[in-house]
Amino acid sequence: MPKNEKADAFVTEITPRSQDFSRWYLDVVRRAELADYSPVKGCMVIRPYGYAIWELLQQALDTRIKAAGHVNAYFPLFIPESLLTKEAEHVEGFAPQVAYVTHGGGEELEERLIVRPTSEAIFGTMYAKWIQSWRDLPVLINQWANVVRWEKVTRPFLRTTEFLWQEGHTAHETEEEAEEETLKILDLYAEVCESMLAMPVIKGRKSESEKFAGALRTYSIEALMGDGRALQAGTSHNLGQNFAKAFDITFQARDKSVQHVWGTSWGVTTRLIGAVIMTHGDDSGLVLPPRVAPYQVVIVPIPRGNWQETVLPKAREIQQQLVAGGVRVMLDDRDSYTPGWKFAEWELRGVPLRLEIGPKDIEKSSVLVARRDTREKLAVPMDGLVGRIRELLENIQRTLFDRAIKFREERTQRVNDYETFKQVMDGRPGFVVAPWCGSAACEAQIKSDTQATIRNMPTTAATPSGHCIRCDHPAVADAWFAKAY
Ligand code: 86X
Repeated sequence: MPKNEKADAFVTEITPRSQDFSRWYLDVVRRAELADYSPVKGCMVIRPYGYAIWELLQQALDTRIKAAGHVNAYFPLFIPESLLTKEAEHVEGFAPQVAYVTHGGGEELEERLIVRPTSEAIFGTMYAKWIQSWRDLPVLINQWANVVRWEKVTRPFLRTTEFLWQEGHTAHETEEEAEEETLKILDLYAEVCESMLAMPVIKGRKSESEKFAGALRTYSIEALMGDGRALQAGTSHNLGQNFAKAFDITFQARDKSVQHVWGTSWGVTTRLIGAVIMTHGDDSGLVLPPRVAPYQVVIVPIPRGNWQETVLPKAREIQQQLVAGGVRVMLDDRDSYTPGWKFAEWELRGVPLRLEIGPKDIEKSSVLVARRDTREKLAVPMDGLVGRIRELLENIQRTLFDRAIKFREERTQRVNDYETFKQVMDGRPGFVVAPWCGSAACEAQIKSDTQATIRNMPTTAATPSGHCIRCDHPAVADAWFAKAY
């Protein structure tokens, strides 16, 4: 079959991960049909297969956000320019990233509009109208939306001009409540990353120079990608009273005094899809954790003899059983492709389990099951198949998480002197945990010497006993350093 031989060769056209990680990433995104470039530079189309991953993730987040007491709403895409400048100090650094609408209805607008880069300004404006008394608090609103930030360098999912996210904006009576909320969401994000994406994350606080200028404190979750670089996977901000003051969000307190509310904001984006690709993918392509796999199982019928009358009905029966058991299944019954081509294709697209079924399997009343994560193949009896498949899916989910934890441990070093720090950062990339004095000058020097930044400082860590890696003054924290995306 010369035609399919050619197709087989095409399927393997992915740059090896070890040769060029970022080419590999782009190849996987394109060949797995997750996304494609659009006519506007920096904008991408999220294709159905990529969007299905987003929907699964969205559902998991949405359920948990609601269970934590929040409600969803939708705020407008356009924001009057004047609203943004109300929080001028926080916006300064972002100004070049803002997209403007200058014309509408064939006329120049009296006031320019911005396309939301984030929605603090419009949430703040509306909260000022809605909140009067302590009885109105807390306000806990989330929205699912698209946002636009003009970016110079873009990469599918990781940094695009327009992206999808959820953004939560809350208002509270006290500072303690706002801090509790900020950390509750950080935990929620970590739980979703670890349980759904099988991606371990480090929870911690950002340094002053890495935090959002409009926040009192910024927290993040950080994950280690397959090339040893860190990726910020979500942020949660305690905004203090900064936005309440900028937008005049006041309430009458229990003691009748008028006070500003305490705010938080937090978000995760479609970047998480990039994170899952770079955490688990290999030289054959995508490897999806079962919980976010659009298809958890692909059934490939082996076309021998009168397979349409024998194999195909059996394959359909198995598909139905699995679907009834809550498994997401793709039956690839296309007769225009060979089984070999289909194996390579679904492997590349990261489907956790492949079921092969041919006349011989039917005779033996079993199916051949291939795992994407370990590449193991096993014969599974038809009897009790659904239960066994569900076990295997859970096992794959756990195996991927364990593997990612192991990788991170291998790539994390605790270091106490600057020479070693520089050597490690010069060598194999990963996390370096080191004591830091808290000064921005040391942080900046370390960055210019090594390209490494403080990703965050775990909130659970014990008070550090050591001395700053760079200046030898007493440390305020053990910081997690890495070269980052
Ligand atoms: C910072 C703050 C915050 C809600 C999140 O990190 C999660 C979800 N918002 C985001 N921030 C900006 O990045 C930003 C960007 C531009 Cl272009 C801008 F004009 C204003 C901004 N304000 C805040």
